[in-house]
Amino acid sequence: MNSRQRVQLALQHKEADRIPFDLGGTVLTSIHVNAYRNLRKFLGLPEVEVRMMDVFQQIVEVDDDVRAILGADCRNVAARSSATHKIDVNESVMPGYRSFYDEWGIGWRMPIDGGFYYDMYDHPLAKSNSIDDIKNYPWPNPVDPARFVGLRENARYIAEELHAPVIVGGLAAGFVELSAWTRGFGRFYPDLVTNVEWMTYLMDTIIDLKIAYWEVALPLVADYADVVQEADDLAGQFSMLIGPETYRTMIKPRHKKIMDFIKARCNAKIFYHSCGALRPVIHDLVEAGVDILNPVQVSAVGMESSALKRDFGHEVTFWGGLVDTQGVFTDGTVQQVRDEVRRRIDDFGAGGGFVAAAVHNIQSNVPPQNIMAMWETLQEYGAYGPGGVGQRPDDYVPAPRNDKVRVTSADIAGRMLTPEEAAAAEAAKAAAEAAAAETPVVLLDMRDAIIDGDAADAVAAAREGIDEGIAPQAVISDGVVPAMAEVGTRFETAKYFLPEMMASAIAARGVLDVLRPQLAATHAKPVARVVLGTVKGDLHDIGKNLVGMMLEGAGFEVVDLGTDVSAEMFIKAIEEHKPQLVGLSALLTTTAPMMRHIVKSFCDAGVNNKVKVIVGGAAVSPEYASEIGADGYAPDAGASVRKAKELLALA
Ligand code: B1M
Repeated sequence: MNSRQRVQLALQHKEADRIPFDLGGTVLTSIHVNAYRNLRKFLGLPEVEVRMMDVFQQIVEVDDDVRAILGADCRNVAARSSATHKIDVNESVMPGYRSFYDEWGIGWRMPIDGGFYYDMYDHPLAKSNSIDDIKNYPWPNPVDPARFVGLRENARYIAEELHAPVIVGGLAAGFVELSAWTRGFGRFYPDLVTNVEWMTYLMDTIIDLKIAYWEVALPLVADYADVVQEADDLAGQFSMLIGPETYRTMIKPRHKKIMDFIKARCNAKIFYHSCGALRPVIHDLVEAGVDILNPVQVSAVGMESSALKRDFGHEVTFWGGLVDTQGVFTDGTVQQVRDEVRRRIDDFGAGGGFVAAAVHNIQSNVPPQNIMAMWETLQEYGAYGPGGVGQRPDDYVPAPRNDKVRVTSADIAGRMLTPEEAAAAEAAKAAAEAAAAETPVVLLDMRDAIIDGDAADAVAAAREGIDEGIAPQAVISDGVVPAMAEVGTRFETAKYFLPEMMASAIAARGVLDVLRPQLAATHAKPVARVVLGTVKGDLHDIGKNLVGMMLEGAGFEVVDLGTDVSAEMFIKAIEEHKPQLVGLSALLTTTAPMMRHIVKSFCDAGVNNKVKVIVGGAAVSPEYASEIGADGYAPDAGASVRKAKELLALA
């Protein structure tokens, strides 16, 4: 059986000779250049000039010698760059960084010293407020003939000579991601609920470009294409980024439009990539036209492998999910990797509908021993037939289960409060309701406006309150703080998602901006000062920003150092701003160790006794926090306020 037949059977939910394996078949199932070099060395292969498959993520084209050893089944054909835009990597524009602009006008940069990825730093539509800006924007030409040179021949070669499945890449990322990237994350999410006309115009403009691309690309490859790729990020570690209802009203019909267009022109299956806790919308994605889910982030809430297979295995193929890049793959032992891989094979494999690949690209710090343990276990346990997947003998001992996530109905709806947190939230709500009788109506209106994410009304009410003679401190303590506490609870219980939460936080910030001069005039002090930042090497800042906004909403003064913050920068900020608390955020397993370094640097510099340190982010756990000597850990923005108060002994 050849690779193409093997994958085609898997996609038809039938068992082939063995589970197909993907390494390098897509820009989401490849390997970081550092890990790749280490793997080649480990396998005793000669050094080669590594070819980049995706320069942004620094992932490679897997060479034929590695493919042959690992029996990698999948191959990618993708459009070339347009002839009118060449990536011009520059080392002089921004000191310390290599940087360039892509054809969408998005600025990217990577630290020259020790950078792992190119990160976005400039979003071209960040400041736009008018639809004309979108209309007049110099969008890339999706049908530039240069893109399609060799596309058909590559597809034919892969199908007919390599006998591998043909996976066709799109023009660029999905329309949700491209909208976020051109707008900037900080504006994209709230725009989904507060600037709907502008945002839908942007999304529809990008969809038109994508469809124009597919209109030319698909006739060229339709008779060879087995899989067509689309990708967005809809979910985070604990819950959806965009709530299921917002997904259904704003995104799903647009997904369906693109996928219907593709399906009308070829028989390929649609591969859809979205990270995170996607369970609440998996069925919607299928209705929109998705056939294959990737990367199947098994450590996210609700994404436990056996439950996913049970609930969605009949309607979707899982492409990924073989080993957790956030956990054992990076820092586990070979035996732990083997156990995890065997477990995922047994969970996902039976009856086909599974293409084995790591969860997302193999990151730079995954040791070659673990990559080979993954592969060897797949060889050993990934065959179908008697004794194989789904037909294990009676004396088969399954691998031990050590899943990190709980899968309960509450998890599926979103993150669950612990009983203590729920009791505290209830008590706070009851106290707020009791106090409401005493609270001026204008502050109650302001609270509602903040909760609804209506910045204009919130600011107007705050101004009215000040004009009525309400003290600015009372506007904060009786208006902003209870409003943001309610927003935090709604976020923690998955009633609010990023768009609503960020809209509320922006409204609260608007009120605080109005109050700032008044507070200065009355010499009112914040409850405490916090220096906050995402650690060096990491650019994820959505969660960190929410933490900052919630702390501000609770009366803290926040000095936000941004992303990519080194130990030296934190120490300098401690000396300059004299905070009581320092907050570190990290989302990547490659940057979590930076937290340890930073905490140690605080000790070396003698500032550790001056501040409490709180850490958080998807790459961090409470155990890790105490292991590195941090004073506290918080799983989300609401909890970070509670933890900050606890650490500083504030009421
Ligand atoms: Co990235 N990414 N990403 N990404 N991304 C993750 C983290 C990943 C888990 C996805 C996956 O594998 N499926 C993965 C890491 C895997 C690993 O570590 N082994 C990953 C990767 C690999 C990468 C790239 C390497 C490339 C890539 O994804 N293809 C690249 C690296 C860039 C870099 O950092 N140098 C990259 C890039 C990006 C985007 C730019 C596209 C974008 C970030 C945009 C931005 O932040 N400006 C992005 C996104 C959006 C994600 C996911 C999908 C969502 C993260 C998010 O915003 N969540 C994420 C998947 C996931 O998390 N499972 C993923 C929503 C946010 C509200 O939650 O940030 O967790 P979170 O914050 C929460 C809590 O964690 C907590 O409170 C917040 C609010 O409730 N919290 C704190 C956070 N900080 C805290 C600090 C505290 C206390 C609590 O005290 C101080």
